[in-house]
Amino acid sequence: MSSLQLISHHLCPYVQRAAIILSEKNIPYKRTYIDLANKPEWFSDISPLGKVPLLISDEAVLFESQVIADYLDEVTPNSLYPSSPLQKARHRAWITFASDTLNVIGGFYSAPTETEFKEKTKQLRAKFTKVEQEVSGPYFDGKSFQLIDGVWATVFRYFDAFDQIADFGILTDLEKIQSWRALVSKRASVVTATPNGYSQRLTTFLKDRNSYLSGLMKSSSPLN
Ligand SMILES: N[C@@H](CCC(=O)N[C@@H](CS)C(=O)NCC(=O)O)C(=O)O
Repeated sequence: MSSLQLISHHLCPYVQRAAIILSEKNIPYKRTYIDLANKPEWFSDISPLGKVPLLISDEAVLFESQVIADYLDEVTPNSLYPSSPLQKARHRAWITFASDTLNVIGGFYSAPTETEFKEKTKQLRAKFTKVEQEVSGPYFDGKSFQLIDGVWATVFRYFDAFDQIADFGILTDLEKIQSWRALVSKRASVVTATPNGYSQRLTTFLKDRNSYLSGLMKSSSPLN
């Protein structure tokens, strides 16, 4: 494989998705961070959607994290999908559900009012309740770590920050999810998918949203 560069942002869960598979497959690459609030011109020139991640090789520029992940899975041995086409399709379906859950998480931390915040909390609870029924344990689909586990790890990571603020009851009593979350959070590829200082950056990002959640963070912080 030619030399690879992953165009990244410090907090982006979709960048983490690509970084996890690069690490699982032991593929060397260089990470380049950009400021999404002030996108460099070279990035806008090569990014059709204006979004990270991009995977740049000598041959092509790939965009969309799941396209990147699937490509890397296809060109390397030991696929991180099940071999049955039906089960593979099922994994892909629940990966799409993870991306949709990330959108609702964005709505949760950005909700301007208590009413909208509560509505997003309810939507998240409903989503995780559905996923709970699909998890076989200890991983999503049995005893081995697959691509889908890395994707959901990037969703669960937000709860490390949310749990510091309050218990919003989103994952309460969802026991399979709780143990799956704990297991994937220790995986080396998941741990190294975020840069140094990630937790502090995420806390600052959440606090600066000017949202209902930011208000809760400020009122509960001794240094507000
Ligand atoms: N569907 C895309 C989503 C990527 C995405 O939303 N990236 C965000 C950062 S996490 C981004 O680059 N946003 C910049 C923008 O929309 O201007 C993927 O899976 O790669």
